[in-house]
Amino acid sequence: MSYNQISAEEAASFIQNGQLLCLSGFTPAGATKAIPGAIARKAEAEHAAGREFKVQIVTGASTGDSCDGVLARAKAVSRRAPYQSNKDLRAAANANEVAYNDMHLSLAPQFLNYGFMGKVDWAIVEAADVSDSGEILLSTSVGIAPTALKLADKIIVELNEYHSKELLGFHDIYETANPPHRREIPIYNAGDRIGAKTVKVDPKKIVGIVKTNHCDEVGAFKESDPITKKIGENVANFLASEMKAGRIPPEFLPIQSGVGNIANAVLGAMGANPDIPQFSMYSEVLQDSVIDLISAGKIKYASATSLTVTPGKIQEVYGNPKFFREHVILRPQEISNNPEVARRIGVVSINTAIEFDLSGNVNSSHIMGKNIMNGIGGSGDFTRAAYCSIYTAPSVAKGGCISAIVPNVSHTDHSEHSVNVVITEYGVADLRFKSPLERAKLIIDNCVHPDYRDLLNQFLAKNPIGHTPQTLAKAYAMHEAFINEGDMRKAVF
Ligand code: 0RQ
Repeated sequence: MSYNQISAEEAASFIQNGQLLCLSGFTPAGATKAIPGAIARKAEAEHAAGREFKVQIVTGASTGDSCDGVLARAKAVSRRAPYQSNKDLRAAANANEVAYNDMHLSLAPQFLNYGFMGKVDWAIVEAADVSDSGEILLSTSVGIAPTALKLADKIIVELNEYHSKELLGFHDIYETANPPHRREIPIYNAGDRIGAKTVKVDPKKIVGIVKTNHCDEVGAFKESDPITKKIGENVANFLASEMKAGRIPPEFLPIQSGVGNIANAVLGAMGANPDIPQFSMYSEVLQDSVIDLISAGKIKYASATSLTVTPGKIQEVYGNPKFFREHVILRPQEISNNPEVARRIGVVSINTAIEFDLSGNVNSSHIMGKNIMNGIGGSGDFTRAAYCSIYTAPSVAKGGCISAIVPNVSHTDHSEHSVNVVITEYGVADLRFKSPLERAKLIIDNCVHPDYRDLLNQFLAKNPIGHTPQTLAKAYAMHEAFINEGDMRKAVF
């Protein structure tokens, strides 16, 4: 190989205060694992010497602790987009020490392309292979990497020998042109391939290669508890009944499913439901459950931008690449999450809410209206464009002191106009074609925890006149009761 092999420390030595770094990674999958640590150490040394050193970081989505965690702890980040899920970075964002821009994930590459985020100084990407002619075989995620590699002045590659070169053929790299030259994206089925297997760059832009050998930092899932299991079953039964009613065609529709334990339980329940036929995923993240369902023949095609699976599961994939290559397609996030494609192919979206309100507005990102949890992620890309958009949540949090269903959400990510169905462990509220009052009643009857039903009915009864049930003075009474007295049940309407 004709590139300079450098250490992570040498790579970090090139990075200057204030620069904009685009890093690979969408979740810990495919995230850079060595260079961010070296940049963090450089930041600490610079700070100790009394010099400023912070960089702006744009990635596909969240990354692993060896990226977001180490950089946040070293106070090395000035600005961060489009998503995070790391506890130290979250704390820094909530303390306003990091300017965090929580974005729709499909828009991150587009914002870079349009110049909305400024000049890209560096693309630092993890790869499974690099050819002398500049063909980069990405690893377990695509994310923003193709856009970053195109726009950056200079490139550093983390060549991670843990990843199999058999990943060649999993990726489908396709980039859109900027308006007014953009055309339709020619995807008509979740399994369609429209692009290249690798990202081609000018080899002269590659400043160096850092060799690594690390698995992705994807943690194991908690076993489904009775509540997540019940939510999963409610979703699966709802989808099966939609098919029975003729509202989902017999060949089924592609599914988008968020991340986390509920998403895993939903897919598990869909897999176990005999009334749901083989289906495809048009999603952003593929978790362990998807690999199991592909192996079982329940999932035909799984399209996403990241293969966020545990080390054991990725070895299963690497052990049978021919089989999985036929079923898994890894796309840039602009394509995996593209609303044009989602609307065309009829994606059924399933995401998790932190809270939702009696109108069906959803908060996915903030706690008590103030503190960011993770971010909106790709949920909005799919929700607004979905054939049918579903939100799930356990009916209560923090031992029952918080109801997930409130009179008004404390922060709005997805409006009532985009949210079709909400589901808790208690049941399903199908909000389609319903008035605000009808929605509120359905949500209380079908989704709310019994401890909160009377309370929310009292809110509803308080001011019944008007198109939307609302009493502004009491809109946040439940939130205030939690903040002041530690329990939403103490709210008085
Ligand atoms: O807090 O960890 O302190 O116990 O929120 O809640 O129930 O463990 O659920 O891990 O699935 O996360 C919405 C955050 C759910 C996630 C969210 C507290 C609760 C707990 C986490 P603790 P759970 P999950 C694909 C699509 C937005 C992005 C998205 C998310 C913690 O799913 O970030 O969908 N989604 N992207 O106790 C106060 C409430 C609460 C609450 C829960 N009402 N008030 N705290 N919690 N409800 C992903 C990508 O785009 C990459």
